[in-house]
Amino acid sequence: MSGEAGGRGPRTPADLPETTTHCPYCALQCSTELSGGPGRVGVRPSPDFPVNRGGLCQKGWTAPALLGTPGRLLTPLVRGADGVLAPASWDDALDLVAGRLRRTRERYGADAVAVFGGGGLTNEKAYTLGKFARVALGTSRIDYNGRFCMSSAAAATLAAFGLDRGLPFPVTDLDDSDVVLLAGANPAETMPPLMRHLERADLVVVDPRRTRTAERAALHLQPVPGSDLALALGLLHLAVTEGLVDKEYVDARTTGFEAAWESCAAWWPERVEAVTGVPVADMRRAVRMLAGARRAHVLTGRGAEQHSKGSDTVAAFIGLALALGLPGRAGSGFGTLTGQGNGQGGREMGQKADQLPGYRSLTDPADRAHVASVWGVDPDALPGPGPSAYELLDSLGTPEGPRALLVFGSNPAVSAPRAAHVTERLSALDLLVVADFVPSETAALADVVLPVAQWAEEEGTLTGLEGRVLRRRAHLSPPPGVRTDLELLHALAVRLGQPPERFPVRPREVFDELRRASAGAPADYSGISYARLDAGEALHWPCPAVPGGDHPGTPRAFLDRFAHPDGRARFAAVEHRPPAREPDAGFPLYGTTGRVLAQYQSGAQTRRVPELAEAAPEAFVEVHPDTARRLGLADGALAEVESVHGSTRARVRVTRTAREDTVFVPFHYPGAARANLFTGDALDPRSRMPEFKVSAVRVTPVGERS
Ligand SMILES: Nc1nc2c(c(=O)[nH]1)N[C@H]1C(S)=C(S)[C@@H](COP(=O)(O)OP(=O)(O)OC[C@H]3O[C@@H](n4cnc5c(=O)[nH]c(N)nc54)[C@H](O)[C@@H]3O)O[C@H]1N2
Ligand SMILES: Nc1nc2c(c(=O)[nH]1)N[C@H]1C(S)=C(S)[C@@H](COP(=O)(O)OP(=O)(O)OC[C@H]3O[C@@H](n4cnc5c(=O)[nH]c(N)nc54)[C@H](O)[C@@H]3O)O[C@H]1N2
Ligand code: SF4
Ligand SMILES: [Mo]
Repeated sequence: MSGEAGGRGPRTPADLPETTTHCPYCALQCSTELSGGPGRVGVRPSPDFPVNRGGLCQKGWTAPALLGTPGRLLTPLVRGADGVLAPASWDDALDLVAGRLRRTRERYGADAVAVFGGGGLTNEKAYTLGKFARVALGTSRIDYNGRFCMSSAAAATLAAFGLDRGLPFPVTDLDDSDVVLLAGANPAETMPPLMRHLERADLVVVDPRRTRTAERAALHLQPVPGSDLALALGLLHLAVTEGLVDKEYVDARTTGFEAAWESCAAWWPERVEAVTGVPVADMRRAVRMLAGARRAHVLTGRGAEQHSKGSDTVAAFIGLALALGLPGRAGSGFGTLTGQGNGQGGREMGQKADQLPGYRSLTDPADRAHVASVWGVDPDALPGPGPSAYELLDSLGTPEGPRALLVFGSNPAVSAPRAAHVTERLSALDLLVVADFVPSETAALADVVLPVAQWAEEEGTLTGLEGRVLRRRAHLSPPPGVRTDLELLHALAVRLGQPPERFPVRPREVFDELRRASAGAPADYSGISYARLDAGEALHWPCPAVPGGDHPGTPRAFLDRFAHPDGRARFAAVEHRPPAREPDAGFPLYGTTGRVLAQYQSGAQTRRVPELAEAAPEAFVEVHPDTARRLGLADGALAEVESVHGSTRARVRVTRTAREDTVFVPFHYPGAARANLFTGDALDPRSRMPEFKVSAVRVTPVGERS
């Protein structure tokens, strides 16, 4: 235990008892115990936290290395007339930023200033960032990297269930599941401790690659990238024609089954096999396994979601789960695996282009009035919804687009689709400000870089993948010269003319405010407090404040009813369609992207951890042996992976895990090795999710030129 960040002054190792907190990286939010003083922080998994149950992955074990990483940002940097980033005082840096933001707004209007947030930010920071954008800047131009992550899942689950909670049940429910279908998820690499909850179940894994997760599967369906929607419709078709639909459940708890059946009636198994490459017998087996299980789950990951039809694909898998009577039934369910540390809370707190805290809507007058009253501003002064993440990045520095951008918690120069174009747009800005603790590739483009505190140096809350609100606790004070994101936003807001009390710097105060802002909303946190969390209570939202007692939270969201007014879940009628671009003679292969265990996201953090850099040092492209032979690609040689959008350089990894028609490149690497140099700008019409998971590419050898 320890005091709140902001209480400064160095502490000696002897003063430091262990601090219970959570891993800085993914949404599993494994609980950890930190020990030792600056420069020698130790980590061990908390033994009794139900989600990780004493497990950590390699990233979690090595996370302390990030605290004292040699490149750590310890002073503000301002780009001088000579074009070089040079150290500056906080006052000079903040005065400069505030002055230029004010002038930009005066000259070009409030929407000329934009904000880009992140799903790794604590609830308190995501909330404050959204408020800062709408109130201190008055801009509608705010979105965040969660658009690239959970937006398709969110759009589909909101439509189907009336509420978007990634897992509407605790992770431990999976322990007793008999069959779990994982569509486009590779948790053996992306959330290793989650596999402890999947030991009993027979796994059906849907992935074009034979991943480490697929190796553990009872059944591996290996579709062509971008064909999951056809596959899901085919599975639903089979459930109906084989008489496996849970009619009683469908009648009692859902609407829209007839329309959904119409949309999949023409997807008879042989047609689905022709489109997806999945044998009919395997599809039939998958459906029978799910239908025959006493308890079963259907879960989707980014492999099924990061497509220009991602939200319809999730809707189709939900349709399958509904037909089999899984969602909202004790011990069974449908869920989506949230990705970033606060990927769940970060999508509820109002940093999304169309959203206010608590999952309130920026277009609903009652929602606007409620939040405006908590913020002490006129509802009419709140801007409307803005463009989505990619559209925002695409518009930067154009005549109609923003001229200044503040980035908190993302590295879009590496992680955004069409990264070369996005880098160009970032460079076209009059002012780019990046708050980070490492010099990311995006920070390297900035005019002003502001050094902030990290996970183990700050207090706050994050909401894990099962909707449980968790406490992040400070073990150390931030190094001298470094501020917290909340302190930074406070200082900027004041310089922009805001009353100081409107932007508190103490996380607990921010949390108490966001409780009020979310009260009565779908993601209701009003019954949750630091005191309850610190007492060890497991609280899943919604957790409303109730008179005369403590609400126990909602571990299982849909047991009695779904969140639509009529209490029923909605089937959707969706159409399969090809990806934005299919392979052709010039670009004959499917290029897909994703993750490896030892790197995290754009790699800004994990590439700086020596053990992780050593484990996964550079970009590679997985190629099937037959394809490699045909293309003259030698294992270990450098290759160019090229699409109409651009090309990436990666080392060839010849492996039978790949389909013959598909290559895979991880997106964790910078410069010429960015996978996003070949991804395109097709977006899902509903969620605005980019098509990260399928491009048409060709792969050619390059000489080992230095
Ligand atoms: N080690 C590590 N762990 C992480 C992260 C990380 O960067 N590194 N990031 C975290 C975050 S933010 C996220 S969002 C999660 C993501 O977690 P996952 O969704 O598990 O990760 P990905 O590797 O992006 O994609 C999963 C799988 O989708 C497959 N795939 C590709 N195309 C298709 C397709 O068309 N259909 C289907 N069905 N599958 C396809 C890929 O082969 C890959 O194995 O991981 C979290 N955990
Ligand atoms: N090709 C391809 N591209 C993808 C994906 C894919 O599968 N394929 N996946 C997409 C997905 S799912 C995601 S989530 C995105 C993620 O991609 P990014 O948004 O780039 O995520 P990170 O690399 O985690 O970048 C976070 C940055 O913020 C910093 N940071 C971390 N915590 C804080 C904080 O509390 N405050 C501040 N100020 N800074 C902080 C980190 O040091 C880092 O530089 O990438 C997307 N891009
Ligand atoms: S699984 Fe995720 S939360 Fe757990 S240790 Fe690994 S990166 Fe951290
Ligand atoms: Mo993500």
